[in-house]
Amino acid sequence: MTSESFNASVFLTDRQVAAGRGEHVAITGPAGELTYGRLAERVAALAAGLRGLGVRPEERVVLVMSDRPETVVTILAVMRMGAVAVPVSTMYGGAELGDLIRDSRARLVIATPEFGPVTRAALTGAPEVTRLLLADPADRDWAEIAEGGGQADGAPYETWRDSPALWLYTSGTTGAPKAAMHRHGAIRDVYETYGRQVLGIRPDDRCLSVARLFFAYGIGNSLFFPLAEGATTILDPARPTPAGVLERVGRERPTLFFAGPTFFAALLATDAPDDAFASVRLAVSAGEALPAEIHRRFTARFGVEVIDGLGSTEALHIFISNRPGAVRPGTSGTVVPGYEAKILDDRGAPAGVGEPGHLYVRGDSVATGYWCRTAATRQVFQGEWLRTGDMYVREEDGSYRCLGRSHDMIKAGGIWVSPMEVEARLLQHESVGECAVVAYIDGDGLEKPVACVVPAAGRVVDARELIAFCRDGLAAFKRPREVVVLEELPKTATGKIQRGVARRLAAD
Ligand code: 3SK
Repeated sequence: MTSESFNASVFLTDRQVAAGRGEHVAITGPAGELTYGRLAERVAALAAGLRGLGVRPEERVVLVMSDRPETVVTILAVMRMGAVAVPVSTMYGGAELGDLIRDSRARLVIATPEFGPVTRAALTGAPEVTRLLLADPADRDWAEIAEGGGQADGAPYETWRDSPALWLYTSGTTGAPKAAMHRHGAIRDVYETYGRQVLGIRPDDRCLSVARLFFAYGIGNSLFFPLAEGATTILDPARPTPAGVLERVGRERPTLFFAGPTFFAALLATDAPDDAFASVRLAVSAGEALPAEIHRRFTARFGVEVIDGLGSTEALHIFISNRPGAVRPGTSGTVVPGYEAKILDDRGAPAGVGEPGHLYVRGDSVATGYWCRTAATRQVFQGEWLRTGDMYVREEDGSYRCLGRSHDMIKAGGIWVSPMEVEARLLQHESVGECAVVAYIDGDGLEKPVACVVPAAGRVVDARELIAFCRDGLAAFKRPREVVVLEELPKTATGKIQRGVARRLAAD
């Protein structure tokens, strides 16, 4: 028995044309514009070209591509012909990229021109690759393949809901990257759950995402949700900076804006006018929990509602979220329709309301596992349940509050301390721009919370005053015992705090 016949690429393109939206703009931005009609034609032509090159269904095709129309066309063409799209981070260096390409066992790699040199260098570490294509309209090879390579057959391969469509590499905050394997059906699932029922996305929406297409967060925001709805996605190949994004917002007038807490904080540090986000009907924060203070400042200054949510690469997108019109700052909100969540204590028993524990989620969009990582798959994908690796507490009103990653919790004096709770307090102090609370092992081998603090612009941090401020607003055992002042916090390329590095800095 096979599952329902379904091809995500057809769902995102041909279906819109059949619904009469062929003339509607699907993609816009500085790298070009495509209507749904033209997008569907280009996807079918490239699918034919890839077939002509000998790409086989279920074979992986690695994509090292910036956010531009060619990238969307390529992802959809790969899925259309039944192969598996593997968009990878454009922030990797040659050796890491080579490891990842080798791990995927792809034979074909496609890169946008600016990543040609790094990708070519990476191929020394990936000997199974037989071809590197540069997705450059000026490149003769690409132009020929993109037009079908003389092949007539751009018809979709008959995939099922359960057929593999997309791999997304994730390292969590530690460990070598592993590929979460996603099905065609999962793409429709995230649209119907989060896209429709939380965002309430509409055909007149214009989506702008700071997270790039190679992230689960970005590919949902910039590809799955807008195209499934017949809306417009705004793509910018440039690396997002606050100034660049503000300019893009001013020019393109998005209605839905997606970023992470670090970026919202960076926008607050600019002198952008208070009406800079006037076109935005809803902003979304994910990637890390949004501190209530940043949330409050952003909404107060720009007048835009921000909904914070929790997602993961393994779940493909957001499964716990605040709702427009019902936001509780400092929480991730409630479970998205279509998902179920549970919190278990250290012994595996259900945690009661107000009791911290490990968060699990289940829902149709969850990946089928990690490619060739049996041990990690068994730890994380437990039957129908996905172990998120996050510590959460469910509050009286049903909202979920993040306490941090399970391995980042601090046991001080035998009691668990949530770094996020201490950080939320620190951020209420005017001298604090950014902060990370980490465990420091003292001379007796005991864990103590230490605050790494980046001063707010023009302010000086007084460690004693800050510790006293925390003691005032929190239970005394949660107060940082020391404050380490840093010029910047160590962050991953996606803006997540590298707590392991912060721990080492705090110990020095
Ligand atoms: O990076 C995340 O935490 C995330 C957030 C939303 C959707 C998907 C992901 C991976």
